This record gives sequence, C-alpha cells and structure tokens, in this order.
Amino acid sequence: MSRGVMDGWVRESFASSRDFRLPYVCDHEALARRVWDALLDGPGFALVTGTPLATMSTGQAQEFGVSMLRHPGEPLPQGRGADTALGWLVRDEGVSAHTDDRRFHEDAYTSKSRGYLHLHNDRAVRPFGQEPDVIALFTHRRARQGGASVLADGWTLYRLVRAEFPDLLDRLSTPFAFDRRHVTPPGESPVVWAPVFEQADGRIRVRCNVKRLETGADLAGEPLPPDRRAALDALGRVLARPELRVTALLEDGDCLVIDDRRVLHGRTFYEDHADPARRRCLVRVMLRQHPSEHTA
Ligand SMILES: O=C(O)CCC(=O)C(=O)O
Ligand SMILES: [Fe+2]
Repeated sequence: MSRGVMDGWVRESFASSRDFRLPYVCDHEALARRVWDALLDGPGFALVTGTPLATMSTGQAQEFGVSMLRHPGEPLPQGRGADTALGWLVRDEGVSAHTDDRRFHEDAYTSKSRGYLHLHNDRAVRPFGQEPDVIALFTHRRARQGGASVLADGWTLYRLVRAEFPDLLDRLSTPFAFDRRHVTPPGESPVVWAPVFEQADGRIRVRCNVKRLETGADLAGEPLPPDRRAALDALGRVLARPELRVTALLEDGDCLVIDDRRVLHGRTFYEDHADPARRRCLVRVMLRQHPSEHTA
C-alpha cells in the first residue's frame, strides 16, 4: 500500500486486495486488534477472509457474526418491532429501490433488494436511531453473479472537495436534512439533520447519501438554496469518479469491516441463484466503538 493512506486513498493506493485482507483467526480478541489497526491506522476498512460462517445455518451465521465482533465493539440492534436483530440479514426479499417509473423509492429497505446501491454510509441516516461507528458485512452466501462491494474513502472525498470547490466546503459542514423514511424509529421524525463533514477527535467524519439528501430537503419542506444545491452536486460529481473506488467481490465466509465514519460503501447489482437456499445472503452487524478503543 502506498504511503499517505491516512490522508485518504484512491484505487491506485492498493497494489492488490492483499493490502486490505486479514486472514480469519479464531482468537477473536487478537483479530479485533488487527481489525482496529486497519480501521484507525490504515485505510479505514479490512476484509477478513475465511470466517467459518459460510458453512453454518443462517441463524448460526447471525449469531457467529455478532459474537465475533463483540471484541471490537458493542453490536447495535437493527430493525423495528419484531424484526429487530443484532445480525441483520441483507438479502433480496423482493424489494425494489426504484418505483415503476424509475423514481427512487424512499421507503424501501434497500438492503432487502438486489439492485445497485450507490455509495453511502449507514450512519448518515441514523438507522433505527443508531449511530454506528463501524459496520460489518459478512458474506453468508454470495450471489450467482454480481453483488460486489464498492468502497470509496470519505477522507479523499473531503480532500478533493476542499481542493476543487473550496467555497462549498463550509456549506457541507452545516446541517443537511437526510431522508430516513425506511429506517425511522417508531414515533421519531423521518428526517435527520447533520453535516456532511465534521471534525471529531482530530479526524474528519463523513455522512453521505446523496439520494437521501436530495429527497430529505423536500421532505423537510425546505428546498435547497442554490449554494447548498451546488455543494451536493459537487459531492455527487466527485463521488462518481471511478478512480476513487475499490471494488471487491466477497467470497462465502468473507467479512468486510468498515469504519462507517470514514469509508463509504455501495454494491453492484446482482443476479441470484434460482434455488432459494443458495441465494445471496449477508449478515450486517453495526457496532459502537468501545470507549477504550478511542485511544487505540
Ligand atoms: O449488499 C451489500 O453488499 C451492502 C448492503 C448495504 O449497504 C447495507 O446493508 O448497509
Ligand atoms: Fe449500507
């Protein structure tokens, strides 16, 4: 890996996926230390290869994912009501993120679709009232075709916006409305307000989901003035650059661990197996960092 990854990486920063792969070890405490090194002192993500979760039933896979990650952080509940789980199943349940007229479908759980997912971080919308520091995506079963993970560095995004659109950076540090209709906790507002970029503990933190920023403004009843619209357009234009993206096709058993405060993730469209028992299924775990790790 090239030096300077702490300033932000681009695809060329990695000679190969070996630069971010970590072989699974059954000492989960030791694994947690390596994961935190990659998250806090490396590129902000790690691909843990070869966990035993691929050979388990789906229920066991959910339990294994949660227990493997108890060392790095505190797993957070996801879902609403009876659907709540620490290990959330990401699989196609027939949901489409787009309506028939190709409009984005704001209420859909995009994690329950097989469509393309644009780059985002989960914490941007405070899903189910949670603010995860880290998310992990375990591949229980991969798709027949497609469904690759796509990553982009939020620190690179920040650096490029600062260099190329300096007058828009201030706007992005003020609160924007995010539409979270699909993950609103009961009785709470479907809009959350937060800046795209903020500083915490001497690091930049990113909240980005361009689609949900667009619909968020309408939902909040506060159409974007031209300068804030221009700031979101700049964000979208920078994020669209292919040279910023790393794409990784996860094998069964692989687990992608991402610092959700820094690195954005997305997914390519996928085709599933006809046999329901073989269809793509990921277990998503969201973590809050244990206080002791803040000084790691
Ligand atoms: O299906 C995937 O690879 C990612 C889904 C996703 O972004 C999520 O569940 O947060
Ligand atoms: Fe996500």
